[in-house]
Amino acid sequence: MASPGVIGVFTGDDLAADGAGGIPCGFAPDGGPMNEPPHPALARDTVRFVGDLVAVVIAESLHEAIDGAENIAIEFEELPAVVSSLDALGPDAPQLHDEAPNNICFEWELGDKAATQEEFAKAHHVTEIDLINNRKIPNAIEPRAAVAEYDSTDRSATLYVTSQNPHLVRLLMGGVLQIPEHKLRIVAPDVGGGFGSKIPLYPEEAVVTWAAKNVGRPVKWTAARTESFLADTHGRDHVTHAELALDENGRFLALRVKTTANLGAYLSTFAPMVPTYLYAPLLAGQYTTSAIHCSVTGVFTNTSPIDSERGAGRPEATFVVERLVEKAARELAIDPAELRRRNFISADSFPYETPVVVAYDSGNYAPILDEALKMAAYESFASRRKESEGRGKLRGIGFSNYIEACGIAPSNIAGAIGARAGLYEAAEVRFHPTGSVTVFTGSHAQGQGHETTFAQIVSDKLGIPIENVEIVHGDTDKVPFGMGTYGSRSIAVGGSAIVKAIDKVIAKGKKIAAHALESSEADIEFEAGSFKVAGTDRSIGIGEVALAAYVPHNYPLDELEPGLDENAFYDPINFTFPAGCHISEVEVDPKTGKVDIVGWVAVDDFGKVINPMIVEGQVHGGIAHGVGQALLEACVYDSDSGQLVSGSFMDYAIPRADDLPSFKIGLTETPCPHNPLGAKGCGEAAAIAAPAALINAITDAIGVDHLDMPATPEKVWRAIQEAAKAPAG
Ligand code: MCN
Repeated sequence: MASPGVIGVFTGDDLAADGAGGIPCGFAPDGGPMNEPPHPALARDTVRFVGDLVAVVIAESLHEAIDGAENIAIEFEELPAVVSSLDALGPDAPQLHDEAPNNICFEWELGDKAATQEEFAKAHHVTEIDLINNRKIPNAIEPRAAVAEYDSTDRSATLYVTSQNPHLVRLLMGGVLQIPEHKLRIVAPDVGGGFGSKIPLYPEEAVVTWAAKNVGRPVKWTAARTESFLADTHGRDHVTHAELALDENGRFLALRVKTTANLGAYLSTFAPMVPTYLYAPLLAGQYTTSAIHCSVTGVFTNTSPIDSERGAGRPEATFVVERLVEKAARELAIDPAELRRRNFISADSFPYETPVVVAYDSGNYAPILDEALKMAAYESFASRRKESEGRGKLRGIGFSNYIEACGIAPSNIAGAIGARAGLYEAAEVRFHPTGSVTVFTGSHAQGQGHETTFAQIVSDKLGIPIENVEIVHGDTDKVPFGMGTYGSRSIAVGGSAIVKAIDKVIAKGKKIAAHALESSEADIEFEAGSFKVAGTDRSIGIGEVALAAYVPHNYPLDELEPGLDENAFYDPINFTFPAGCHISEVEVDPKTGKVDIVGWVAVDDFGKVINPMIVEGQVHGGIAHGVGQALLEACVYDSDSGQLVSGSFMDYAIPRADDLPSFKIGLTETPCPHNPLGAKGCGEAAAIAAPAALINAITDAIGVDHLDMPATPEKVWRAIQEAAKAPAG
């Protein structure tokens, strides 16, 4: 039936006939083997999750497009669905892809299995835990959007898109649509928050760009919130069994972890990295556990693809380690703070090689714990608990001593573990003739405040007013090839690239200043915006040097090019390893199971901090994120039909201000030894720490060992009833 305003209707066959490829995956653990089924941008014969795209309608207006879509008649033959990773591994499970027998994408392991077994054989005590790391829907404040236009005169395309890494989109989409990179411009200005959900290349982005070329008109698509729920990548979704072996003094001997990771229906861009190399290498935590073995099975299910969500793999690892440690402390009747302290990596052991491939750069964990205990008034907790009891409430306290690998990362290591991209960062520092500076950065801000912190770095290093500095990001036609923002990499990698470019500006400035001051370059010092001849009062300001560079009348043109505009690519030699201690204190109403968070302390070591207020804001946001996972966010698929049951804010709760207490934030500092800023990332830390602290606090309050997230009042109430029925002892 003709539909008014409709310009074109396309299916997966149209894209395929035009030579468009599938959506690629950017990571295979250890380079493979990995079962990697095709991911067509528009489904062809089979729809594999509710949210899979089946056809695209292009119309003059949104409403005409919606009407047009409603006129499409599709005959679906209903297939059985499987939504849980464990069910998908069952013998009779529906099979999603011919290329992935038994729905398995990969089976992967890390660590020394034999050494771990040997340590377990020596154990005085073994603590075991079964846990689920619940699936999360990221819910950035603004949904995804894409606007594309195609210029047939020079065969170039421009895509305005909500991406955290525009160059990666260009690289991947150029391949999908066979548009050469120099003919593709990706613009991703302010994207309305990301939390990881705007890292991947999404089918809609490729389809919109393809459609713009095919209808010869600019094409715009904006997700409704319902589409975000259904088709944004989700996070977490692990099922884990873990065991910790301890000796008679409560020292950790070994850790054994078996995880089944749900990957959803298709492989999203970095999906296989999240439950492998962003997860298992963090299982050593802050402790000297001498042997660790982790095995992970990545599984396809009829659900939205999984990818990075704030923390990505590291919250899952922290939850395993910190829940186990807490449980071990209770079983051995050792104070949980004391058990942690007993097993800390000592301050003089850095760089510290863990048994799970990473080398922690720097750290000092005991002072973090001391400070957190002080701020949480731990010594008087017993009296607060008593006071709560007097009011009929149950009070509990929980710890989470997390470690994080961020500042992602050295390209050679990323390549060795299976990344199909480099992981450096790029910057250009353009000093203008009249003294202002534009910095083009490959990092991408979604609310992290780079415009402020990066400008602070430039102002500080070049000695110019901060208002003279402009930070530009998110446009592949403007900024050098960068890798974008995720894995709390922007300060450590992007910031360091800026410092490297600034160093080049200063080095060139010294040559110009030496000429102007008739001195040798070796005698020129740069400080607070001035080039000086050492030991004299002769100097020239950086503004004059810049002017000379662009108006080179008195200038060493025979040995120096005009201009003061420098580029740098920075590839770090290691990740950075922030660490911290979160202590959560809760009060539970045993009659309703409602949890009130009455106290929250976070003490973190982010190395050198550039902007304490921004860092504190990141910690606040991260705690809210973790509290959401632990207390509220339940992503539920119907196990028969594969429908997303929690597909709106009516059914999926995220934290609001009145769910959160006032936070107490502290900082300690062990500078990162390998980047020029000494800074470690902070953007995900609190989301990594928070769930374990909160569940440890609630289980402490109600006297149970097991409690699944999200700890809704109903679950907490039921756990209290079960605990009351259990025999004493
Ligand atoms: N910073 C600092 N000193 C340090 C460390 C960081 O002043 N020692 C500053 C940085 O300069 C930057 C901010 O703190 O302004 C965060 O820096 P960093 O830890 O490098 O993290 P990124 O900028 O790379 O941000 C990524 C991280 C991730 S992975 C997610 S997910 C996330 C997050 O940040 N998504 C966010 N925070 C978010 N905040 C908002 N508002 N919106 C999102 O989508």
